[in-house]
Amino acid sequence: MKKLLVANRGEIALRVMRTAREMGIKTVAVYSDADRLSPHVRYADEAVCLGPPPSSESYLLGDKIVEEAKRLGVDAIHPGYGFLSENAAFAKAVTDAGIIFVGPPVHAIEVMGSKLAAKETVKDYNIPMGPGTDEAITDIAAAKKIAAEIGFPILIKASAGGGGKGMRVVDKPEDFEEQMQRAVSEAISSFGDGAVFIEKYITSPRHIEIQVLADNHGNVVHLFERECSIQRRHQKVVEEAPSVVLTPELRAAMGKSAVDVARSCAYAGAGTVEFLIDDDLNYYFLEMNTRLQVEHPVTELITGIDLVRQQLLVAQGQPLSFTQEELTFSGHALELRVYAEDPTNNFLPSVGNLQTYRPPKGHGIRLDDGFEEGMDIPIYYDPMIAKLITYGEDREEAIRRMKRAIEDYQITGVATTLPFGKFVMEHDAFIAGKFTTHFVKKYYSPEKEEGTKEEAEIAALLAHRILTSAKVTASNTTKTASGSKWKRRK
Ligand code: MV4
Repeated sequence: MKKLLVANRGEIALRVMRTAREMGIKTVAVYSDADRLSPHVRYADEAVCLGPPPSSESYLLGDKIVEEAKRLGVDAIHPGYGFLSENAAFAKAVTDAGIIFVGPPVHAIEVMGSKLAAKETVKDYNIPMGPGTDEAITDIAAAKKIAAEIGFPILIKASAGGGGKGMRVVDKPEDFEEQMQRAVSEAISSFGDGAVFIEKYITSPRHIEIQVLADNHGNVVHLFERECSIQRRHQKVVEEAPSVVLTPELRAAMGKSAVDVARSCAYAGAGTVEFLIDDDLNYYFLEMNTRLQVEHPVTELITGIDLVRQQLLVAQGQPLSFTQEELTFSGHALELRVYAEDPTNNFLPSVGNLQTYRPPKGHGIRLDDGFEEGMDIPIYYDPMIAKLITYGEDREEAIRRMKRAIEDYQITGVATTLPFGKFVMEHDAFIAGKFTTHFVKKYYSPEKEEGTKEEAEIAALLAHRILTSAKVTASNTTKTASGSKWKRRK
């Protein structure tokens, strides 16, 4: 591999290119008109403009990316996360062009992109799945009977869904039929695939995922877990490794299940197997993500393994250079996603100009970002500014360091989730490790932030709000947060 095109933008494009450069691989950036001055474009050895800012006219143009890759003599394409990373047709187009796709085989992407196909594929491997159906529901009366057997509440899931899209909780039998009909029509309109299935609803789960790595010679290992329960509306905000609740036995069992899931679909490269854990520490397979994930750095910090380097080695056909027994982890890592979103206003995107941008530094701090002072945060893409990652000998040290790093991080011009991160780090339930996926809903309200705000910040926020209120109102007419006193006074 001599030349790698990174089909992505922002922090992950930079993250991938840095490792490529260390390995002596030349890099090609792609960019939209909105990103022509971005760090990832300057960092690359070569750069190609794909088109106008909207993703559909730039970063999602798979055929154009392949065409440019051929023109520039690229021999591999790394898709990052999001955009085309889990698009089987793109992976196939890349491979058909004689270019290495830095990701799993097309078949693995296809199978894991359908939850029902995934369940079918892992069937022979004894992966814990919890009660439910493993085929698309066609007969409502039959499904209702199964639901009664499982016991309410149950959850209706779209096979083609993901990240929480197309899910419906049903509390009682009377609601079943109506919710089922809604779920099916929602699945058709969102995914063009009306297949749904039901599962027992785990009411207060933790979300734990296992990092796996597989080569093209039959070797599969896991790199332990990441705890990702601190999320809001299916968007993760804080991740950590290891999880405080896993015993060595449970970790080994979940690790083996994750490896089996990877084996079942002949996986190669880096992937993540998602599980839920209930109050009694039973675990259930949810889905497999066939990409490098946003939160991969916490795994890198506790294992010392550069996951992008491993991806690039596997993509070149090399066997893994370590066995499961040789893998260990030490210390504790935390990641806070810093979004240009306003936690005091229902986490609405707060795009604008990074007037001040001074990242924290020092021992045990890793900052993966893609912006610089003075840059605009474009409205076209995910509003994540940076991933603030801290490492400590133990969880307490990682938390202390995160609090210090949040304090040192200076951003003005846009509102960010940094104060929300401080709220999490100082919360007793988080400190005690006693939390579920309901943490944010259960404990967080915008008022929590406002006492901590400097007056100047509030004034700036208000001014911004007034100047942008027309746009904000138009783009968010529903789902307002309860009780922020700074919100949309008319
Ligand atoms: C569940 C569940 C409870 N019970 N399945 C959400 C995303 C998708 N990957 C699966 N999800 C869930 N599946 C059963 N049987 C609760 C969720 C869920 C969730 C899972 C992980 C992280 C955050 C979540 C937030 C709400 C619901």
